Amino acid sequence: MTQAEWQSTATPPVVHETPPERKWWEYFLFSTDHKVIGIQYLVTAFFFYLIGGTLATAIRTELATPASDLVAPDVYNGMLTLHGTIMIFLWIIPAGAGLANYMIPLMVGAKDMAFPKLNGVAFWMIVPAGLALVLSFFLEPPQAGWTSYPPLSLVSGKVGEGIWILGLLGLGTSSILGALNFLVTILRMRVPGMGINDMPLFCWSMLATSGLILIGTPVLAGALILLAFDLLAGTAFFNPTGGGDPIVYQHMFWFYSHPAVYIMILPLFGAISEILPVHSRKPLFGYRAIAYSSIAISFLGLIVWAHHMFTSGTPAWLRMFFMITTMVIAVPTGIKVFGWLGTIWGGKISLNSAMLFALGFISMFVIGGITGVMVASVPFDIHVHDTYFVVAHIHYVLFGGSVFGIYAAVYHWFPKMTGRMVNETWGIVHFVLTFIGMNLTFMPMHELGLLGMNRRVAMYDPKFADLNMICTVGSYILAVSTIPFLVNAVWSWLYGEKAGNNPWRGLTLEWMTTSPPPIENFEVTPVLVSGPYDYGMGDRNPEVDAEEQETNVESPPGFIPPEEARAGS
Ligand code: HEM
Ligand SMILES: [Cu+2]
Repeated sequence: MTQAEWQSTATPPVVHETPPERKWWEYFLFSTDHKVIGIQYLVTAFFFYLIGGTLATAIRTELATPASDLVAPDVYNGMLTLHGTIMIFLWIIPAGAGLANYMIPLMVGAKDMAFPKLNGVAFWMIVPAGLALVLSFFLEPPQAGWTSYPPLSLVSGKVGEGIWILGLLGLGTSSILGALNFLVTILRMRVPGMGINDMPLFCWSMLATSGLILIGTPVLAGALILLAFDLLAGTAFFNPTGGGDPIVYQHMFWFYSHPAVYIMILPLFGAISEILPVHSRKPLFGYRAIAYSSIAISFLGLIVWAHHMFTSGTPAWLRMFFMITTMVIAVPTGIKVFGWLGTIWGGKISLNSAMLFALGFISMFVIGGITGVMVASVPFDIHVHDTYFVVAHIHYVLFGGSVFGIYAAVYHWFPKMTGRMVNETWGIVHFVLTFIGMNLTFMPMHELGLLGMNRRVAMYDPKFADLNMICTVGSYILAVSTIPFLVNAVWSWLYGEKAGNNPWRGLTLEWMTTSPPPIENFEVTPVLVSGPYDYGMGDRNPEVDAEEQETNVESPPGFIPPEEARAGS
């Protein structure tokens, strides 16, 4: 927003009454309030994270020693399949949707999502679909991994695989409905005066994410439906014994599942862009570059899927195309990272839990990004394909990127969602354990991969034993690290210090209402008085200004005190 524009606008209405607190059981009911649904998503996702994490710990326990001596092979395969599936489809993606559900209407100044009932339906599809996946494990553990490639997925038992497909179709449908809702809310429900280039960056990132979901997910659904026909009705779309082509499945699967990494990480890129300026008291560096890079990442993300198929007989000339386009994604991603570093550079950084996880996010994600460029290179990928190097890479991206991002966002918005502050000491304990645990678990996997240890195995050459033991110890630290978070979240929600409306002195609209916000979010439609990240720029929320005055940067040149500006207009 230009100076001329904010001069002509009024002070934002700050609402001071606290709304009646929601009862805990209301969160178990069907609701159309985006805030209830947002919490429902987050809590459900975290519940499944604990299941996925338990499976991870069991997998690592099996891998603590070279022999396959803990569980039966089919159980091990089932654990591996469900671990991957749950972490992606029931933890990271729904957690991102939960954050978006809670924050998007608040950030654009709307009363609710565009389609509140559809929103409830989208959430409630997740519960039976998630339980179906868990059920498949107990009936007949699906064997074919989270990618479920044919022909393996067609020969290892119909029941488990069939339920697995059904569960995933439910989750995909939910995701599509949610994306539609975000898109319409962001495009149609912004308060008057909020142009698309005034939106908070979290909204931009959800715009990009929703586009990807709407383009990619139907293709995955198509692949799964055809796979189900092959499995249950004896067709041969992908079944080579009947003349089908399993490679076509890989194309369809990765056309969704590569973009899926951006579906997971873009919302958190957005969240990080919200967190950094607030906790370093500085205007965001490069708003437009960060905003448009999300769109660029989405677009490029849609044309790189066959980098997962370098070893699937893809012709050499085509591999070049996918190698180059993949590497080009490093450019918009790098733009974001530079924008973030430029934002915190010279800022007044408060190292609270949200900020620690945000900084952890950046550093871990950069490592994952670098190994990503490495595996994008065809000769290197052929060498490390299906080794632990790839496992290390996905976990730096998905754990370092997504999980750290989710934690950062939860700590940042916890006061808004619950009306209470988290306990920072426990937040820092949580961060330190997570950071050490993650690097201990996944860093040695790079080396294991380079040495040639295959992924998806229960048994391995004894020469890999030492490094595997380090990974397993790390995974136990990670498992323990969730305890301080869980205890902190529950305890602080119940007994934490009252947060007030705007404990971080943020400038985006979600901070201009009570914590937690009342039923329709704002008692008076909020009015924009500045850009979302104009820290130290003068006229904004008077509450924020008063405190900032003592601590912060002088006014920019040409600054006119707000009272005079208004008097003159
Ligand atoms: C305590 C933390 C974790 C541990 C110890 C762990 C461990 C593992 C192991 C050993 C595998 C098997 C790799 C293979 O041979 O295929 C695996 C696979 C996988 N993990 Fe994790 N994991 C953890 C957390 C996560 C998280 C938080 C995510 C969420 C994004 C995740 C996503 C995946 C995926 C998608 C796969 C499938 C890889 C593949 O087979 O293609 N993991 N994990
Ligand atoms: Cu990919």
